[in-house]
Amino acid sequence: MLELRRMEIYEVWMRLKSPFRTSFGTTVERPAILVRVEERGGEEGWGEVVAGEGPWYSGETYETAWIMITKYISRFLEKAGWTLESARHFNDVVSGVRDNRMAKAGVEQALWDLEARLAGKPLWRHIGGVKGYVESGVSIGIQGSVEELLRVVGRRLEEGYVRVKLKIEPGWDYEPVAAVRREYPDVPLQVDANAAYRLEHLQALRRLDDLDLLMIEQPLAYDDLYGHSILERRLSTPICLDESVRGLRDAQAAAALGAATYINIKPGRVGGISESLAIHDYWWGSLGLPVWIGGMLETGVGRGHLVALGTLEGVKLPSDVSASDRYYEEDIVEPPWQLRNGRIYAPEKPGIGVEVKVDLVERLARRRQKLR
Ligand code: OSB
Ligand code: MG
Repeated sequence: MLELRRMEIYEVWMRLKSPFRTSFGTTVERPAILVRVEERGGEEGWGEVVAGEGPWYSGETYETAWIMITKYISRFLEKAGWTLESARHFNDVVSGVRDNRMAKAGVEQALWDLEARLAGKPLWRHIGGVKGYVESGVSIGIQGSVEELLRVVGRRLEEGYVRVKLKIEPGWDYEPVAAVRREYPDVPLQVDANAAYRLEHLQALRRLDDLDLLMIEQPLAYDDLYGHSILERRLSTPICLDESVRGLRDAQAAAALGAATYINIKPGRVGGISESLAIHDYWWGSLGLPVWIGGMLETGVGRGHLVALGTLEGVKLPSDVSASDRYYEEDIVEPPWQLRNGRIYAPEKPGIGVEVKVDLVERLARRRQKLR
């Protein structure tokens, strides 16, 4: 039983060490809403809302998430007497709120962290993880030139990342990706279009088939499972869905249509840890297909949840879970997430296994609100 005596949210902004450019825009500074819960005995839990500054990757933004949490999610928690049978039951409690998965995920993560800490177990063991690490890949944004891209890729490989993902868009695809492939013939390489293409671009996408890519992530629109099912048949490179899978049911529809070989599981996108587990259990458990964990430039808090999910059995491919110093000068957790042997190891400490630097969070907070 989780009896909450306190819940508070903080809006923080984190400046990236270098701007991150995708087909939908450039991120220089990233908002995060941190969720802090405390139960009767004083134990705490932390979660992170990954909604962005604007509705580009998803329809949610940090501002819509703030409203959803303060106005609606908290109302349903209040109605439940701020008591939940378990973290798994959170989705039932807030089932009256449609969509807004990133907002829900931030709160749900805090409850999972809390529940694991109360059990005295690391979160990754609490959710059924089987390996104490996640293989760490790196996602590299669109650069100003091919020369710059080669420099950035070289640096990341030196740092020890085991797989490289390049962001692409029409006009920045074959040439830069082929240059990286030429320079690094054996590096596990994949691309992510963030929904920038349409079926009319079939020829441009087909050229990528020559570059020995592990997969092409989300080439088409977020709501185009049908289009992806056509592409999956026309390309030899496997398709991985990101934006198109907002929950287990989308994964089921994708499988029925043959729209993808892989799914990148992001807890924020799908509404939290429970839904992430359900997708993992379906894609890997029922279909026998590998999954991997996607990232949203999380702070150390959200990253802790990604690391925990990365230890699940079906996570057979390197994940977009990089070290804190790939993103931020100073992370808000202690110790920061670090790369060792191309991996990020999952801590044996309870919960996400790192401590939140509350003083720093309070200093960074542009807004905070107590909900209980
Ligand atoms: O599509 O995977 C994506 C970052 C922000 C929004 C969407 C995406 C990404 C990334 C970065 O690719 C992954 C990371 O956190 O390292
Ligand atoms: Mg993606």
